Amino acid sequence: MPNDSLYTRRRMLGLTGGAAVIGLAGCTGTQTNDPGGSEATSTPAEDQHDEEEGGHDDEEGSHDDDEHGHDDAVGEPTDTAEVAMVTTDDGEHFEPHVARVNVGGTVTFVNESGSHTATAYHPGNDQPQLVPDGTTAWDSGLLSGDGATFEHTFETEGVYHYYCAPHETVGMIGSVIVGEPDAHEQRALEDPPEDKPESVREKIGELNEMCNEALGHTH
Ligand SMILES: [Cu+2]
Repeated sequence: MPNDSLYTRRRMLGLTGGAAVIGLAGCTGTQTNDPGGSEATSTPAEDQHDEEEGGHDDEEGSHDDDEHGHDDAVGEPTDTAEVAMVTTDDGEHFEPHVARVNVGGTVTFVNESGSHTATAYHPGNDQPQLVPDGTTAWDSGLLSGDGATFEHTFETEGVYHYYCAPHETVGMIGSVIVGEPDAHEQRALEDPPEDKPESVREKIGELNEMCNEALGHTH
């Protein structure tokens, strides 16, 4: 509740301030003499900026919808994230495809249906390296049954691709973005490994697009 009322108050200040600026466009001297003026004068600029950003985001959002037909937007990093491992009539997948945590954040993989693993693309798992340099291999082993979980804490910033051992070739592959890494410096975001089947390469390509977009790296 305190946040809500603060937000409302700031919005109201913004609106009042904005109106004041328009009204006082020709006599700004009044504002600098007003003891409460500094707060009011700074707010309209912020609001205007926010509105511009909002409009820009909306355009990007609708572009995204056209391309994919559903909302793939990746959120901001948080301290913990949950990824469901799911078998449906349509096949197997991780949900969400791209999870995001802060550096030091923990991702919990929750088996919802079927039997799955969450296994890092790491040489330690006999895989090409699609994780940051210097990280350790992680592998949940086979999780069966409803509610089985595996968690991993990510101490190194970067993009991590991982797969489900039984379902890799049908595209059960996901990504974790840790922190705010530079998209140009990620092993994971280079061209998908050439020795992988086309279905795997294609899925990794899709994940790379989603990760690049989440990191603001679009051409
Ligand atoms: Cu699976």
